[in-house]
Amino acid sequence: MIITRYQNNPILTRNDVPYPVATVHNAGVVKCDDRYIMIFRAHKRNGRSILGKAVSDDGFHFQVDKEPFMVPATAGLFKDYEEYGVEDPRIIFLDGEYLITYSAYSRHGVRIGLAKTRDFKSVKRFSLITEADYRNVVIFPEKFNGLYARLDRPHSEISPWSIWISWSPDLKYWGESKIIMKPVQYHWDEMKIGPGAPPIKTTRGWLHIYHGVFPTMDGSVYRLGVALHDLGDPSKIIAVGDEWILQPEYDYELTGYVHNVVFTCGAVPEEDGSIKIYWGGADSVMCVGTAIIEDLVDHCLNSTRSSL
Ligand code: BMA
Repeated sequence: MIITRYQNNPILTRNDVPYPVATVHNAGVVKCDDRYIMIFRAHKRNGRSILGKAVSDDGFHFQVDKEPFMVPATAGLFKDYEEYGVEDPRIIFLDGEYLITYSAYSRHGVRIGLAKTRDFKSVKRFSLITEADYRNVVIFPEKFNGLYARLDRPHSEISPWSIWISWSPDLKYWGESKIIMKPVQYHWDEMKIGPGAPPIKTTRGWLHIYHGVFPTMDGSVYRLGVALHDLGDPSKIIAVGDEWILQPEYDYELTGYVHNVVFTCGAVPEEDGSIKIYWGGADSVMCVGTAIIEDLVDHCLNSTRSSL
């Protein structure tokens, strides 16, 4: 297997959370001052989600803060668009601050919020950066010719949900959008694909771990795959691995709040060339596994398929 599951998965469950939640999953994770910061999604018992925070020294053992990190806004513009909850955070470090993109749910649909923090002690909402209906937005942790770049996943009624790219001069106004990667029919990701962990810079390109969904008679199966984007122009996809790199296999991925799901929002590259990949199992618990970054790049290049 290209990903080695941590032997003591799951690493975080609702039993580790000191306030009432029904699930712990789909967390963004980054390193901050040599500690791992995890911002996870948790369903409350009414089915709406909030974001919690957990901290670790080794990336495997996490301690959850006493209070939630972000709950739906109670005032201003954000209040109207977060009424049904905040979900699936992705975190990057850029220009001296951490940027968190998250799904904001409301009666008007789902859109993406962008919040900023320097220390994970306080967090400030910056802007709602899409209209409805978008999920799974990841921002690249570097600028390209002065522009920020992000991978988007807009919803469509006439095309399987796909990965797009958009650009911004200021993180607020986004445009020049273009589709760059589509599901492949009768493939493990044929139903829809979406950005997963924020892209990781390697010598051979930006490595993007994404999710792909396959429909079955027993519901959808969520798996993870990898794609490689050009270092100077991430709208160019160099290669997409033809086969998935992780699928639901263990009981904590096969059964839970939603069965047959592995879903990633974060991965942490290490100095020794390994990577810790974090994923939600069955929308219920948090798991981690390790891989060698170069193996994932080889996986993209050795059996590639078309991206569009
Ligand atoms: C997607 C999102 C994810 C979730 C996945 C599996 O549509 O809602 O947050 O992990 O479904 O239920």
